Amino acid sequence: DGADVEAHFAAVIAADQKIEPRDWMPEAYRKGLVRQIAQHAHSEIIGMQPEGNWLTRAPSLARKAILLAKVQDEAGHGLYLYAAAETLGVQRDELYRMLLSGRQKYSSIFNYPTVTWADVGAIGWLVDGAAIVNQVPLCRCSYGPYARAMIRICKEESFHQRQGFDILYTLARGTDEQRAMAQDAVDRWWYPSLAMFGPPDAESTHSARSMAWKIKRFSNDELRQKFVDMTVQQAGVLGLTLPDDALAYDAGSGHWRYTAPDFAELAEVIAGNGPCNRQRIDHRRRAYDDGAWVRESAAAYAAKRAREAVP
Ligand code: FAQ
Repeated sequence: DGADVEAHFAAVIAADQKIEPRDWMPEAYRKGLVRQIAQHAHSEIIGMQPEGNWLTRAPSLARKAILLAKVQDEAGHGLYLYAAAETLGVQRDELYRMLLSGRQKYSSIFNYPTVTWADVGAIGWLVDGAAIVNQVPLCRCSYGPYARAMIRICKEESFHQRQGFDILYTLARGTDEQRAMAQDAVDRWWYPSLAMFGPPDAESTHSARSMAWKIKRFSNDELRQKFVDMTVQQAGVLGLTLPDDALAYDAGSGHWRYTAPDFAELAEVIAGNGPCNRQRIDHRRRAYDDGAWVRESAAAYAAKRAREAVP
């Protein structure tokens, strides 16, 4: 009965085991997961655009092949995540339409432009680096299908982060212009990458509940700090600087002190007023409209096959 299934849900969460699609779950748990997983899926496919912008202009055939593989991986991540969301009783098409109408979000980071080749390096190093810090704990998320999708995604993100690091490493050891281009890209992507982790803990509306349900394992600020600590060291290896004069190691806490990103800017970008919001959604809408004939043909074919199957 009702009390039994609620107790089962609470026991599974307490024991660090997985909730599966067949299990009873509180409606707010289901809705919260649909919100987060859909937003995550949308981010993966919108995230193909800034880098896709450089596919035809990559500086060598090898760089082009690597970037092509990376952008295709993002489409795959979107597919695993939409499939995970569908186990919660929603349809992919419904989620897609909510993205296009602005009722569901995607990550703020993909509303910034990629103006040079070095931006592809900075996205791989910083944006995929931030994505890994955020997503590794999601492999232990309490909802089974989401946790399992994240395992493969994280493996691919590690490759993405390396390819970005490798682009910047090469540029940083190139001509003065190449080095300056790498530094300029890092200067522009640093704060937007810090903002990816979301609002500060005190303003994070979903954190408390998501952490109690073990969807999130660390708070936004904890993950942001982890990312800063990791990235400062890697910047040293690259020989590039992070654009923050306040960066200082605090021996007491064992962490790097840093300047927080501009959260008013984050709010503006989330509200639809970032540099490329319009362009990103317009592109997605066009792709959706252009694909209408494929969806209609597939549906007509499925209907025909179903009719033929009737004895
Ligand atoms: N952008 O209460 P919280 C990638 C919204 S990585 C836009 O703290 P929560 C890989 C939030 O939705 C990027 N909106 O929310 C890649 C909520 O609004 P709502 C995708 C943001 O969920 C690399 C409100 O603010 N990764 O794609 C942002 O507890 C390169 C209040 O915030 C994921 O989605 C933001 N940055 O924590 C692909 C990871 N931050 O929904 C291609 C999974 C906050 O009530 C190329 N998601 N908001 O209207 C998460 O871990 C969480 O959802 C957070 C936000 C941490 C993003």
